[in-house]
Amino acid sequence: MSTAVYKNLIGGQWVTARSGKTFLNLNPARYEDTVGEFPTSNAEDVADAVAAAKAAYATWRLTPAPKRAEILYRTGEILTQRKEQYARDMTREMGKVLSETRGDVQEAIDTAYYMAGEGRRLFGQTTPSELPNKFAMSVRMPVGVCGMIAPWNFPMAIPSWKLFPALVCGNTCLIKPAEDTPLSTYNLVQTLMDAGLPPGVVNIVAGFGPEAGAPIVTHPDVRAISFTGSSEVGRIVGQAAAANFKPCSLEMGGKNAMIVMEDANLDLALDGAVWGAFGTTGQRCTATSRIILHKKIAAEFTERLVARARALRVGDGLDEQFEMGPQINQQQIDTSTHYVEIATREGARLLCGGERLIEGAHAKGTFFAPTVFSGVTPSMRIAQEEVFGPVVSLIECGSLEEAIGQANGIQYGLSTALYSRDVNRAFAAIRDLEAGITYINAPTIGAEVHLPFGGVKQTGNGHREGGTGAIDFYSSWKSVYVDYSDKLQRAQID
Ligand code: UN1
Repeated sequence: MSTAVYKNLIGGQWVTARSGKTFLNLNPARYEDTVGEFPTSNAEDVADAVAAAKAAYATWRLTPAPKRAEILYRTGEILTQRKEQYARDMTREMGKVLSETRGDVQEAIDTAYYMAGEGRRLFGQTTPSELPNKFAMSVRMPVGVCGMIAPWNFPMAIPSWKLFPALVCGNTCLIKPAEDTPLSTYNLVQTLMDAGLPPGVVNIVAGFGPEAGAPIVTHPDVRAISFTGSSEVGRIVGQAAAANFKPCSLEMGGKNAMIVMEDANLDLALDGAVWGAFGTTGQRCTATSRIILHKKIAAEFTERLVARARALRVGDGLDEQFEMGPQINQQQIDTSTHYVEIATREGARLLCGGERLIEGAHAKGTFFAPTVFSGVTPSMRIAQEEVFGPVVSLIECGSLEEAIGQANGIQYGLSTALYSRDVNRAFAAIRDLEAGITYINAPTIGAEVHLPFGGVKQTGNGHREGGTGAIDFYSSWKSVYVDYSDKLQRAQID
């Protein structure tokens, strides 16, 4: 089968990268399967895309928001029809199992409908003026050309979180998909175009961070930046954006803790732990990577979790008998392997997994065994640093207060979970856990699109995706005063 060739999308035209260079998108479950060939873009391609987005902005910003929203609504309708095909494409390029990639496409559909509804809201405020015969209100204005840099773990959902609110607010966009999973962004943007999005309103430049991402951040005509990825890269993006005073939304790492108290429904907590730790092969920024167990239930929970982890069927996500797919690439395998070594050296006990799977069909891809460490203490690196793989650390606690202290004792603050049947404990945890998201009796993954998504500390820089947080980021306030007194009125003076 010949390899499908994809180009950049600039001003509604499919064009090769100016350098003529390309890269291959490989299936992480089977290297020999090439998903497609994509352009390796650089600053010149970015400049072309920005110019196209700037030209399109002149008319898109004047298109009434309810009309912009209708395109998003149609996008949701078409995505629903194409859900199965797009889920298959996504599993092929990203690896996670089909039930999860269907969920990823569904998340884009949910975002489309939610943001379509925003087209008839985009509420501002009216408020009394302090002066007579004067009217005061605030309205949301678009920001301009928005640059987006997307991660590989939610290849359609996260681009939709960025593009759809930006579009409904009247912005035009250029997006750089992750180099490991560009096809899903193409599928998303193709759907937008099929739904009637005018040329140039969304542009795609594929490629790598240093050559294609960096010029997006520094281009003077890009007025806002949205980045999802590691805290390490986010720091570079944030600093570059700050140098030009650009609004910049950073959504970065996590080291998410699930606390299981002695009064929890243990069956439920186990289901949550398996899903939170090993869903998406642990490659979610919301993944459950620490489980803080009350010492009274720690032994039983540990034994049962290890049995469940060992029993997980790991394989090609396109085959529905499997429950966990591969890691995205060799680099992520190396990171997981490295952290297994670190944890073992630190004195944590490896209870299962801990290595790459290389027998039989596993040899063809980048598979890593579900891994559980016990005897982890809160200061160990395995309890502090993000692995982004199927590796979970078990920590013991003697009380809720101690557990909350352990949960908070990290540099990140994305997601947290408490399993307990005590409502008082639940509300104390909601109040005291330092995180952007807290679940009660549910794992740390599974955010819904109409609530704010993001975190505190080194997880983010104060912005939120999803919900009205996204609308806040992609619009800027204009305060409007209309004086109908026919005379000069001086605020604060008359
Ligand atoms: C991510 O982990 O990068 O809440 C995004 C969740 C998903 C989104 C995760 N809806 O787990």
